[in-house]
Amino acid sequence: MRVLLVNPEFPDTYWSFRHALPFEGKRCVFPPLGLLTVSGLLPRSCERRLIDLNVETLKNSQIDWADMIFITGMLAQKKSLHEVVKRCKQRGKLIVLGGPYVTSTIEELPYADHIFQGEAETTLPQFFADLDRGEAKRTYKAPERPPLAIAPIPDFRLVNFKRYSCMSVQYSRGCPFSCEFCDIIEIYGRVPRTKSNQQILAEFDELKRLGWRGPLFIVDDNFIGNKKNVRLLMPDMIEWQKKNDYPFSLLTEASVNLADDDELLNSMKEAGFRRVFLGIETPVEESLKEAQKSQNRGNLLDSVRKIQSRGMEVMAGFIVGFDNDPEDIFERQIEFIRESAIPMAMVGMLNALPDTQLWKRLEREGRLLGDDASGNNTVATLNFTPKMDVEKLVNGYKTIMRTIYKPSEYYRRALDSLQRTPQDAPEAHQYHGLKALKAFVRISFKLGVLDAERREFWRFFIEAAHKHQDRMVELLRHAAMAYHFRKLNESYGDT
Ligand code: B12
Ligand code: SF4
Repeated sequence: MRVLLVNPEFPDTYWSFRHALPFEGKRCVFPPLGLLTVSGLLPRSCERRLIDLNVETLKNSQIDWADMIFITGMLAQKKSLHEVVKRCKQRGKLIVLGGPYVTSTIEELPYADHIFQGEAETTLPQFFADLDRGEAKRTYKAPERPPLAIAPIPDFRLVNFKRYSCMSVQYSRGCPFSCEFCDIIEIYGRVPRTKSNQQILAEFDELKRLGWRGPLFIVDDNFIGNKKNVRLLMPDMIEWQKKNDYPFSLLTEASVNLADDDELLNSMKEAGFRRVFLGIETPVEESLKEAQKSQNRGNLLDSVRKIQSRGMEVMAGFIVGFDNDPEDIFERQIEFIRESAIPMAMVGMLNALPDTQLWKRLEREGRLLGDDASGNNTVATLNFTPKMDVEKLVNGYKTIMRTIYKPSEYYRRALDSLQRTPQDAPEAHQYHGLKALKAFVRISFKLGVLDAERREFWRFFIEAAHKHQDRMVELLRHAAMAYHFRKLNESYGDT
């Protein structure tokens, strides 16, 4: 059996980093971990190939090679996913779909022979057993969420490391909180399941064995969701990093209450965590209450500062469009982002994702507009009627985006963030020798010579290089990111 695993193309989004990657000589940020995991679940006898449309094109000869086409995708990838399905179907192939889009959409799904909703650790082996008997079903959905003890090591062998800027692994699924707008808890549950220490470190081993050095994203919905297990993991992770001379610079996602746990913060620092993405959402207490985000309590600016003081750059998500948002929400968000020194702030308009508590409430209140969310929360679209006047909300949102991604604003936050995140040692990265020189030349030529905002670039670069000579890779990354966010914003027609 020959299986072609296809990851459809992403549009240009916040996380695509599409305008920043060419400076690094990379094509995409992460390989598709879902498909690599699926590959780990295929019977040994299967031949397999991975095609990631974000780094390469799909040739007819590759489709013809396969017996079955396995396609993954988020909502944001649906246009490309539909195209791939159509092409492969026309060539007479058996189509198998899975991933977040087919799991959570309310739309009619493209024609596929087999659809997997939710996690595949138990359903995929079942499918192959059914297939052998000639009794494969159209839809598979596990009655229970699988324990992660049965999750395989993702098939990292399929990845061409040269094309990606970061690798990813997953330690846990699910989150114990109950934010109203969140689909994670509906898809992955409110009881965070984790892998064992041995499992996750075996994935570290495999990545290292295959030659990866540099950033490694632990893609958990909330890394500290199961604090008991994380506390047990940290000593082993620290030991592994020390023993292997810190080959990975770690980043993850966590809830803001991480700031309340000194012991955990210290051990994350020791384990080599350099960045953490927080769901801050809003500085407005009433809106946090409405969103049932009780974990974001206390002084959020202090929480951010505390995490930064352990050498972790804070990235964060922000939302406007809550019923309780006051008229001055836009200025308050801008002020908060500025004050907190969060360079990479992802601001979105509230959207109701299918199956969430928010979706159900808006449905009861007759406020849903009948559209699925676009799947990309950083474009100015709404799929429900907000309390605030729509024009005011959209214009206010655009003002935030225009302001926070102005080079002067982004660079100021980056400088403040560098200042607040002291480091004891350089982080593992991909840019040594000639590669570093090439990245520097590309960035300084494009942003320091050709770009209209070159003055801002040099002002940032000179100040940052003067104060943080030993963090050159971070400085260049910030310059590239500032450019990405500005271009992304311009592509939304906001200038
Ligand atoms: C890591 C991550 C990212 C990464 C990497 C994405 C990548 N290339 O893989 C980054 C940071 C780039 C990212 C970006 C975005 N993301 Co994202 N991301 C995640 C996160 C946290 C983990 C994904 C992951 O790797 N999981 C681990 C693997 C093992 O799980 P899995 O993919 O679900 O796969 C399992 C099953 O689904 C199934 N399966 C998956 N595919 C297939 C295929 C077949 C054929 C079969 C049989 C089974 C199967 O089997 C696997 C094993 O059980 C998820 C949340 C989550 N818990 O999944 C959000 C999530 C997938 N992201 C989401 C969103 C919205 C985005 C963005 C649009 C955000 C934005 N505005 O920019 C962007 C779009 C991407 C882009 N490049 O522009 C949403 C998707 C919602 C939806 N219904 O589509 C999620 C669910 C988060 C959320 N709260 O809503 N994301
Ligand atoms: S903390 Fe994050 S993952 Fe957890 S429920 Fe809230 S939004 Fe979802």
